[in-house]
Amino acid sequence: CPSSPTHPSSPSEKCGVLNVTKITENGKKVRKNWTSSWTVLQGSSLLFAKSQGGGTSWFGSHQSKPELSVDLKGASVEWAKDKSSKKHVFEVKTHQGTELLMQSDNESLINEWLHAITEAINTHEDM
Ligand code: I3S
Repeated sequence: CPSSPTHPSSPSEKCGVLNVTKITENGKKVRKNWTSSWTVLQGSSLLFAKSQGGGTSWFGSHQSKPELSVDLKGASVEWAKDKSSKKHVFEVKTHQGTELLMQSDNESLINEWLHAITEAINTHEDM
């Protein structure tokens, strides 16, 4: 993965395109807006940028800045079968009260992401 503009010195652990929507922001329910997002896991941060033109880099179609970043310290993640009609959906709940759904039709890819995020949460929980 390329380094992100916000963390140029640290390499990303995982990156790729996933479908993402916020469902809660600061504890308040918000309307779903599924978006194909270039997703980067870097340390305890999960960063999202709009995926364009295949979405293989941060700098691809003038995309230079993440649109959303969440802190995984104190977050939780679990499968969310009943929160969407889509398959392979998991939910990330942050300590700050943001809830996201993340989805891919590719089952092994979504499994990898769930494991990577679980590991990031566990690695950073006491820091
Ligand atoms: O959980 P919901 O409300 O059934 O989610 C669907 C809606 O957000 C829908 O948009 P509208 O707010 O215009 O009805 C979306 O297009 C759907 O994708 C959402 O459901 P899924 O099952 O795809 O998460």
